[in-house]
Amino acid sequence: MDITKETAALLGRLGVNTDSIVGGDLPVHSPVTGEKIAALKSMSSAEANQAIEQAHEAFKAWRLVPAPKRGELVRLLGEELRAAKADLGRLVSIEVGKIPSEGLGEVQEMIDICDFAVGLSRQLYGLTIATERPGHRMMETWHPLGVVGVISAFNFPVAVWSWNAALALVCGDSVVWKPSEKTPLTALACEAIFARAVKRFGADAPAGLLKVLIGDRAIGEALVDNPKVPLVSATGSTRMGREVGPRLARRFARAVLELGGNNAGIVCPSADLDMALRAIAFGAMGTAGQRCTTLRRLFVHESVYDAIVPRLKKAYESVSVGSPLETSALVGPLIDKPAYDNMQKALQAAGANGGKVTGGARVENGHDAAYYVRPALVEMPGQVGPVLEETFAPILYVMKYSDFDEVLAQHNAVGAGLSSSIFTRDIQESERFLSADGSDCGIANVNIGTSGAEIGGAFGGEKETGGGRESGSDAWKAYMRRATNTVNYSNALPLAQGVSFDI
Ligand code: UN1
Repeated sequence: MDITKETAALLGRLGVNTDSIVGGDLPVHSPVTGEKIAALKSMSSAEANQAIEQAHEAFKAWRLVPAPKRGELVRLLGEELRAAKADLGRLVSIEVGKIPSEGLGEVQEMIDICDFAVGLSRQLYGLTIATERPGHRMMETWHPLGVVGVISAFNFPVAVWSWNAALALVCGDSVVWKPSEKTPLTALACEAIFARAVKRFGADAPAGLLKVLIGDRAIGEALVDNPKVPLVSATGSTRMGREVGPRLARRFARAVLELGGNNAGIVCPSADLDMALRAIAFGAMGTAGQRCTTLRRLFVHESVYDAIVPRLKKAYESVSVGSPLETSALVGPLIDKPAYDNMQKALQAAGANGGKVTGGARVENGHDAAYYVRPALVEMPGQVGPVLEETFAPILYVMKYSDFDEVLAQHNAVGAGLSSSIFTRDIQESERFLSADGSDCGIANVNIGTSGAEIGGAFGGEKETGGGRESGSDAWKAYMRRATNTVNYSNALPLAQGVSFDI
C-alpha cells in the first residue's frame, strides 16, 4: 500500500488543500512504515504573532455572541466530526500508529466533548452570594477570557485539542493551536473540519476563531510569550512544562498543564484477577504505552503474585504487534527512533537495577525506519532506577508488596501524579485508596485501569503532572474570567466591615 497517496487522498476528502503538504521544510513521517508522507511549510514567529492577532480580533466579536448560540457552532463541529470520523480516525492511525479502534476512539472522544460543551453552553452560571449589607446584591459573572493557546502532544493529536477548543468556544474564546510537529496533518484536518462548521454557522462566527500554527518549538514559544494569550493549555512532557510554566507565570498568564504520568495500579488479595488482567493489559500495552495515562507501575500483593504475574507474562508474550493499517494487531509502532532508544535505555537500567525483563525486543516488519517492539514486563525487586521515571513506551514494572500502608506510600513516592487504580473487592482498601491519605493522583480508579478516562470528568493530575484540569466537570472555569459584582439598590451607602467614612 502507498501511505503517502492514501494520506493525500484522506486529507483531500477531509477538506485540506493538498498542495500545502508538499515541498515544505517540516517533514512528517508515518510511524507505521517510517516513511516521509508530507513536508509542510513552517510558519515564522512573525506569522504566528499575526495569527494570534487575528484570533484576538475574533475573540472581541465572539465574546458578544450569546453562549447558547456559541454552543450551536460546537454542535455543528460535532456533526462534522461524526461525518468525518472514519477518515479522521484512519489519519490518526497513519500519523500516530494507533490501532483502528483507538484512532476511531480518539475521534469519538472529540464528538463526546462537543456534546458536553453544547450542554455547557447553557450552563455557564455563577453564584449569588449573601451580602452583609442591606439593599445590596452580590453575585459572580463568568465572562469570556480571550485567546486560548493550545499546545498538544503527538499521542492524542486531535482529542486533546478538542477538549480545549470545544470548551473555549462555548466560553466565548478563540483558539490558537500549536500541534506537535510530529502530527501536523491531523491538525490541518481538524482545521478544515472546523471551517465547515463555521461556514454552516454563518456570519456570526468571526474569521480567525481557530488558527493553527505549523512549526517547531519557536512557534510554541511565540504562543507562550504573546501577551494577547491569557491562557495556554499545554500537554506534553514534564520537561516541557518546566519551561512553559515559568514563562507563563512571568507574564501572569494562566497555565493548564497536563504533563507526564507515572501511573500505578495495585492488585490486592481480593481482586478479581481476570478483570485485573484485562485492565492491566490494556492500560500497559494499549496505544503501545504512549498515553500519559498508561499503566507503568504495578504493585501485586504477595498472596496473588503467582496467580497473576505468570498469566500477565503470557499475555505479553502473545499479544499481537504489527501494522495498524494492515493487520488486526493490538499493539502498533512507537512514534519514532528516539522513543525506541529511550525504551531500550530504560530496560537496560532496569536490568542493572535487578529487574527481570520479559519482552522489549524490536519486531521487524520490513521497514527499517519503523519501530515496532514487543511490550516489556519487568519484575523489579523494588521501586528504583527507571521505575521512578516516565518512559513513553510499553514498559510495565511489576513489584511485590505485603503491607497496604507501605504500598500506598510507594504508590505516591514518584514525581508524577496523573492516574492510578486499585483492584480490590475489599471496601476498606478501595475507600482508603480514594481517601485523603490514599492515591495522590488527579485520577483514582477502582477496578478499572489507569487509562481511557471519559470526557465527563475533569482530566489532569497533581505534582509534576502540572495541576491543570481539562475536559469535563467544571474545567470550563479556567477558560473564563470571573467577576464579582456587588449592586446597591438602596438609598444608603453602608460600608462593609462596619467602616465609617462620613465626609
Ligand atoms: C493523553 O494521553 O494525553 O484517559 C490523554 C485516557 C484518554 C486521554 C489520554 N481519554 O487515556
